[in-house]
Amino acid sequence: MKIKTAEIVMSAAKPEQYPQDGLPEIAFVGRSNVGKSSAINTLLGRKSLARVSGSPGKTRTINFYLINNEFYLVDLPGYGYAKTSKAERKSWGKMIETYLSSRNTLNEVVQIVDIRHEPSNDDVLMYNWLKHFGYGSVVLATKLDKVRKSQLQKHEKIIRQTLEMDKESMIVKLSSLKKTGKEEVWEAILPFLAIDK
Ligand SMILES: Nc1nc2c(ncn2[C@@H]2O[C@H](COP(=O)(O)OP(=O)(O)O)[C@@H](O)[C@H]2O)c(=O)[nH]1
Ligand SMILES: [Mg+2]
Repeated sequence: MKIKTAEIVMSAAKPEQYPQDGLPEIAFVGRSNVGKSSAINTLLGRKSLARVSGSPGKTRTINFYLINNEFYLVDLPGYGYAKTSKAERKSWGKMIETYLSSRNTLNEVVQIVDIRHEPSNDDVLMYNWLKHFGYGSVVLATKLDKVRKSQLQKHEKIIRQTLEMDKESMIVKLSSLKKTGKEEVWEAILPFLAIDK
């Protein structure tokens, strides 16, 4: 995938702030600290377009990255951060639900999980939500560099089973540290954008 331009055009806290140009988009969601911002940077070949934070639970907005003036990649606020207050959790839920249920140009939502771990209860809840709204055909397992090759199949199986993924849904693997798996991720998500490489 050739990235000619990549820029953040909006950090939206409410629907009125979402871009209104009708371009298609793909969103990424996952537990806070799972490697979501890193994955976006890796896919775009940019060092720090999406902020990689040392302190988790920080992103409180929906961030829209415009790519090649053709489509958006969207960074959704992470969940599952232990120190998040009840009120914050509630506003997070409302924000995500509003976005998932009302965004006409949203073509796919990719769930990001850590390849090392069994998906958490929050991951399962999130993934069920995605399925309910007709998304979740692609799950991205990141931190690939942390698992030995001989163990990969086992880890993938646990992810597939815990999330109760459909047969047609796929797991793609990425290492943002080593930059491996990037093209496979693009291959998996580009069909949802209906544009050519
Ligand atoms: N080893 C390794 N570390 C990663 C990878 N992706 C992210 N990280 C690290 O995980 C931490 C959280 O990453 P970040 O992208 O900010 O997560 P986010 O909260 O989901 O956006 C950072 O310390 C990253 O450097 C990866 O593929 N491999
Ligand atoms: Mg982030």
